Amino acid sequence: MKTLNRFLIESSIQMPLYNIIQYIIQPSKDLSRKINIAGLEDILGEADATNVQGEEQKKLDVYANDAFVASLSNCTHCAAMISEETEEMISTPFPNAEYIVAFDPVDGSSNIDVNVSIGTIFSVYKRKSTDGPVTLDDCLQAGSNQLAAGYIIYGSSTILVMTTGTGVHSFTLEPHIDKFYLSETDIKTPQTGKIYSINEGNYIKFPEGVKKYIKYCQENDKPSNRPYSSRYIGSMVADFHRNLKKGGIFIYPSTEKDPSGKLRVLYECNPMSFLVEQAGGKATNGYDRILDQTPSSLHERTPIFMGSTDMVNKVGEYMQEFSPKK
Ligand code: P6P
Repeated sequence: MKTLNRFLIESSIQMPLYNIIQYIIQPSKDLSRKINIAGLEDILGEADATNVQGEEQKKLDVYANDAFVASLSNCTHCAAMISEETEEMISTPFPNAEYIVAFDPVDGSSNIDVNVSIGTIFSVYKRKSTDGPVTLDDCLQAGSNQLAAGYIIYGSSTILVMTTGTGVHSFTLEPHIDKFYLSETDIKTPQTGKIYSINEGNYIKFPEGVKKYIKYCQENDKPSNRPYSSRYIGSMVADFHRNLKKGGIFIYPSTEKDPSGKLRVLYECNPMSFLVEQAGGKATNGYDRILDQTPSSLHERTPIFMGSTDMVNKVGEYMQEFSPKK
C-alpha cells in the first residue's frame, strides 16, 4: 500500500503544496476520530452561536474550524485562509508566504447528529501579489487558478479525494496506523448517469428550466435509462462523492428566496468543480463554467449544476430554453 506522502513525492508535487496538504490532512485525522465517537464526545448539537452566513453553528463546526485554523497558522507557506465559519480573511503569522487556503471545515455538519456522512472541503491558490500583506484581491480568484482542491469525507471510512491538476485520486485513512493510503488513482466520473440530486422540496421556487429538467428525469424512457433515481441526503460532499463514482448530477439552483443559490464559490463550488472537471465531468452555474467565474466577495454564492457531462449539458439546454440568462 502506498501512503499519501509517497504518492505526492512520486508525483513530483511542488514542496510548498506538499507541505500545505500535510497541514490540512493532520487536523482531518483528529476530526475523523472525533466524528467516529461523536455520541461519546461533546461535539453533537448546537454551539449556541451563528456563523457569518447566519447559520446555526454546530459544536463540530467550531471545533473543526479552530483545528484547521490552528494547523494552517503553523504552515510557513500559507499567508491567509478563508473559512466558511469566519467572516473575514484570516492572516497567518507568515504575511510573505505565497499560498492561500479556502476551506469549509465541516460541510453538512447538521448531519452529524443523525450519523450521515459529512466532509471537509479545501482549495489552494497562489496569491497574485508578490509582497506585503495578503489582500482581498489575492483571495478573489477564478476557480481555474486553483493549484489543489479536495475533500475528506467522514463516512463508513474516511477518504481524502483530491487533485493537484493531474487527475483525481483517493486515499483511505487507516485509523490504527493514522495514515492515508492510496485507494484509487485517476478517478473518472461516468459520461452520463441515472442519479439526480436536488432538494425537490424547493420545487415551486426553482427556475422553469430546472423544473422541466426534473420532469425529464422522471419520464419513462427505457433507452435513456429514465426515470432516473432521486438521491439527495443533504450533505453535499456525500452526494458529490456518490455521483462522482456512479455518475449523476448534483444541482443546487437559484430559488426566489436565494437568487444566487446556497453554496459558496470559494470553498464549496470551486473545489468541487475542479475535482469534477479533473474526473471528466462538468460544472456550471446553469449557463457558464463555474471555474471561469471570479467571485466579488469571500462568501459569494452561486447556483451549481455539477456531475456527469451529458447530464449537465442536458439541464443546460433546459435552462437556455426555459430560464434564459438575464
Ligand atoms: P438544503 C449543508 O448545509 C449544505 O451546505 C450542503 O452540504 C448540502 O448539499 C446543502 O447545504 C443542503 O441544503 O437547503 O437542501 O437543506
